[in-house]
Amino acid sequence: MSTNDTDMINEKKLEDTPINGHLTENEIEAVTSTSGHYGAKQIQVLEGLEAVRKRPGMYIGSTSSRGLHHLVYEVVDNAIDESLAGYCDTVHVFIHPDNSITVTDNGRGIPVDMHAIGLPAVEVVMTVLHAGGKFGGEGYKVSGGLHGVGVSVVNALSEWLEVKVKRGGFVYDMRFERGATARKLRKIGTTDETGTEVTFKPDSEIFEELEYHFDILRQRLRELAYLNRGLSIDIIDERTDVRQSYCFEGGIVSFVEHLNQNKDVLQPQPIYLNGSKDKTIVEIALQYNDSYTENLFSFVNNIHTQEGGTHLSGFKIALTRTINDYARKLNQLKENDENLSGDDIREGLTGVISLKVQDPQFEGQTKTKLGNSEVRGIVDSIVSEGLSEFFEENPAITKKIIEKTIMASRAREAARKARELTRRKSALEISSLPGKLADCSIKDPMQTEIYLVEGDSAGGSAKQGRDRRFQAILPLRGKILNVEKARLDKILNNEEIRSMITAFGNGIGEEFDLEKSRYGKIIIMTDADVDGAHIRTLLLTFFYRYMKPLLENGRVYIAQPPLYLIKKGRESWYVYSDDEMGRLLGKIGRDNISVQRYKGLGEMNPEQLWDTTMNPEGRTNLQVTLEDGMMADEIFSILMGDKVEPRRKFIEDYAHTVKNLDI
Ligand code: 0RA
Repeated sequence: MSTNDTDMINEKKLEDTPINGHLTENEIEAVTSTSGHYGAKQIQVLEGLEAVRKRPGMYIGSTSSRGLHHLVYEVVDNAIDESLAGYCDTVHVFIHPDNSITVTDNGRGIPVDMHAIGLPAVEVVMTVLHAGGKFGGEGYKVSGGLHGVGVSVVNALSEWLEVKVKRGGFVYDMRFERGATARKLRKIGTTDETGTEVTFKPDSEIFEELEYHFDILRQRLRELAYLNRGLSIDIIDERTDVRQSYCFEGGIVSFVEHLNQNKDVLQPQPIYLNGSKDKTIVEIALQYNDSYTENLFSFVNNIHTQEGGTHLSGFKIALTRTINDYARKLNQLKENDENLSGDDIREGLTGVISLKVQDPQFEGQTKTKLGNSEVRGIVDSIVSEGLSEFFEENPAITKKIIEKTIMASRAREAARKARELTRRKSALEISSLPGKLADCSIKDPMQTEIYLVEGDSAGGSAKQGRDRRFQAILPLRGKILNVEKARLDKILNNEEIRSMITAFGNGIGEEFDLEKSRYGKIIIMTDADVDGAHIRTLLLTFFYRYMKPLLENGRVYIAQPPLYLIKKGRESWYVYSDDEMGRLLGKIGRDNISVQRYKGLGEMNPEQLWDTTMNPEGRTNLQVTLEDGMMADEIFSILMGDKVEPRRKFIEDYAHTVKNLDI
């Protein structure tokens, strides 16, 4: 491309070019009528973006790390819209050393021709809220981040933003500062390519957090690559020289294979169902594995519908009905047998459900629940038809799937009986609390916490050292059961798990009720060694599979006992990490010091345990967060599943980083 032609754009000539936009009269009103100098209308534009700067949370959810990453998704969504419209197949995301971001695509390029209101279209797209979609005509915008607010919001929240457009044989560029035009559109070269390049630096006046996390962006971009078959998305981190490239010809089928990669699968390839009606496009990929968990992820317009909705319920209804029909037809379910339940049928099922919906209605607490009622029937009939066809054509696999669901149904019956036993016990209230539990005296759960302590001896120290008013102690003997490898009936027969269920008071699985918590915080306190790490992972796996709201609501913490006690003369220091040790030795020198290494909690007396690990004044508990459920599922099935090789590899790759498990 040649960039020596840097003439300012010829405004007169551009005004003669046809208008390529569909702004309504009202929206045109919002923008200046004369280019070049600021009129009253242009001031209104700035006021629009000023509103975004005043209340950023309204537009991007938050100004924390989450909002910061959201800016990238917003720009990428525009590129994905180009891809959905059939004009773009490559997107690049660069993280620059100063934490500014560039997103490039090879779409049509944002239009640059003069708009009726006297500004180039690209300037309107960048400075008018919600203007972006209006240019592409009806139904142009399909993708869209959770908030789907448009790239002008990114502009408003950036210290500066530069856009480069390749279109109609030329290269153009333009610059903005805090949303305001800082350099008008100019023609800077010629090209035979098309595309858009947006570079922005998030504004430090707005965001509390300015550092991008490669893993967070990578995770979402990989998901988008799975959801948009054939679209190539690259992420390049210039801070570390790490790059990743994603492109999946199999789309969501590859996605399901990925989710099942560490599991033993029941069928060689995922079942793929698709169809469309009234501009609603439905795609579903399904594959059973030999685990006991259901792993369904649903998306609408590339948004993860965490709370489900009509598409998910349409899918579930059709799946349950179709499998029951076939189970009877094939005589695997006899006349007097009861129907298989939805839960039986979805045990061990991994699936991705992806819809493109013209006018999605998002409801629920986090606005991630699809509300459009017509969608339920559309998905239902596509699933019924597609699945019946698959069953007709694949009798052997069908038989295996039905056998698995019948097994699940028998196990569930056994589990129900076991659960009833625990429930009947818990009806006896206090007397049913586990004998090993040293409860606290305060009853208000918002003030209390329970320590899960590895081993009886550390449990003893914790009981003596604690503040018994608000701290309860539950010692756990040895290793708890690996729930990844057991069904609910066996899990409920495990004593350690039963103790936790009764002590916490919430119930388990679908009956879990956060409101019933007997303690506000659950704190895992294990030795700082390999066994301790293993027990911690077993506990987290159990919480993740059967008490997920605890993790989703940040109720679970990991206690941080010290690794060393350093003494020099009459002074002493507790040290919690090797880094800290380095810093301390740098300060006090290495001469005449004594180092005591704590191998286990049991080596501390009750007073030391209180001072270092349990006293809220000085302790540093790590809160366990569930940023990404899909990632967590992957980690848990790797760490706790049957396959040895991925576990070995994972631990090798991440041994340093997962010291504190932040799922
Ligand atoms: C408005 C209209 C058209 C495309 C775009 C905006 C557009 C925006 C972005 C943001 C990043 N990449 C983008 N690519 C395109 C339609 C263009 C046409 O009709 O030719």
